[in-house]
Amino acid sequence: MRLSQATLGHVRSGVDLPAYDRSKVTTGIVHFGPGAFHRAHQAVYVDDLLASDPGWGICEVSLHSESVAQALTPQDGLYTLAQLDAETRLRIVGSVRELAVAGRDDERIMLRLADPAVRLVSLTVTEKGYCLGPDGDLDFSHPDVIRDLAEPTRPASVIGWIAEGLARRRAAGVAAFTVLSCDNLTGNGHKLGRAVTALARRSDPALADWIEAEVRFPDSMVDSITPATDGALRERVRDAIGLEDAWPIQREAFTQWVIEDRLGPGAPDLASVGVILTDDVAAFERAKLRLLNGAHSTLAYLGLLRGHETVAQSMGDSDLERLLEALMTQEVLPTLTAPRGLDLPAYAADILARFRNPAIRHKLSQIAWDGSQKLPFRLLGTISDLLAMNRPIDRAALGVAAWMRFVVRQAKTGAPLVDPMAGRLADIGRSCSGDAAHDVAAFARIETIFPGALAADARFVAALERDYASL
Ligand code: CS2
Repeated sequence: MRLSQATLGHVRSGVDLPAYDRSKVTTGIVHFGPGAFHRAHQAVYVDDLLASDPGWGICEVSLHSESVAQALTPQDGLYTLAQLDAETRLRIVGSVRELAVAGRDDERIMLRLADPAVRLVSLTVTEKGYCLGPDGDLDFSHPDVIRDLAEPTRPASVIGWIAEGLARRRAAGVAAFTVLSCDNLTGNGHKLGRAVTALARRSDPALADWIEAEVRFPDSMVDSITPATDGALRERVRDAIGLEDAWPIQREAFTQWVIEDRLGPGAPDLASVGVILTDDVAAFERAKLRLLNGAHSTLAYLGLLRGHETVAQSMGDSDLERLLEALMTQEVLPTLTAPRGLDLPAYAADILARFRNPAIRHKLSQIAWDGSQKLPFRLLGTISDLLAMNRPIDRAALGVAAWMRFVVRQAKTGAPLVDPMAGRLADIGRSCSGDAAHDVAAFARIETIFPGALAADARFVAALERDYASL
């Protein structure tokens, strides 16, 4: 039997079920990007919230693939969350009320975006989904943005969808919704707001003024280690719940969501389900991106080069474990200001403990995706700050050199390179000769990754050449 509203009563005992009557739930949120992370994180907070407020059901919108809609629509949006940690906990999540696919369900999506009952639009579209240039502003040469401007009522990018949804609300005299970015980039809400406003201003300056005056784009930091779903998880979940679940999700027990305290009136009461509302999101974002994600990317590229497959396995490699500890404590921590109430050294130690979680098989190859989009936030910011303080950059630079070596290896062996810049990176990788000065220069010339000042800093280049040669 397949998991669905009709078979929910057959779920084995010991599995938590939605603690509310799903027939009473109405749609209050539109979410773009129903990937594993969203369904392990935001959708679970909302599932908790629905027990006290049924007005926050989620309409999931996929921009590029029908796979999630195909998997969950027959399940009435229900799926299993497997929390794999010191103890295992399974729960059936019921907050997804409907699913839509851009290009197939455009009118339904637009109706939802214009629906007064929808007061929150959230996103997990990954860094590349924002169509930003190296300056953090909207890239008007991006093909999706060009399409958004040409056909605003059939948007290609999430930026275009949000702008068009807001245009319809303004035209109908409906109050704006709040837009909540849940992606791993610093100042995510502010950057998103600037991008949406810039797009609107090209075609309708009055709309742009209205967006600037009426629409809230709070920053947020999100955190929970969520490996991609694999066959082993599907089998484990089928045995545990006694039903077929086409797309269960797995994650660690730890979860954290920090949102800038300006969600606006009528927003969901996320604080009631453990979300931290603060005016100090930037400090939380920077700490998490540089400590956790910076360590993750460093571990991914070095671990793959050393033949490891998962994060936990790499943490069993004492060289890598010592390197990460030194990276975090001696190079990242000095660039951070502790957010109120956060003990940074303890936070760093907790991250390393989370990486050691043997119940989670987090593949390094997944973390290695999209390096061109991730390195600037995760390692290059740390390096720039350390250079400004005239402090050593040895470990952070090693992570960047390992990325270069990884790209060269993938390119030369024809192995897959998952990255929006895969074509250009593969060309560079194939042109590399093994001569450190030549190869490093070839990568450092990529201005959308390496800011000019950094690429021209002799200390940075020397560290990269030394590490690239040693690798
Ligand atoms: C990981 C993140 O895949 C990756 O790049 O570093 O998804 C990481 O697991 C999350 O940010 C943890 O909150």
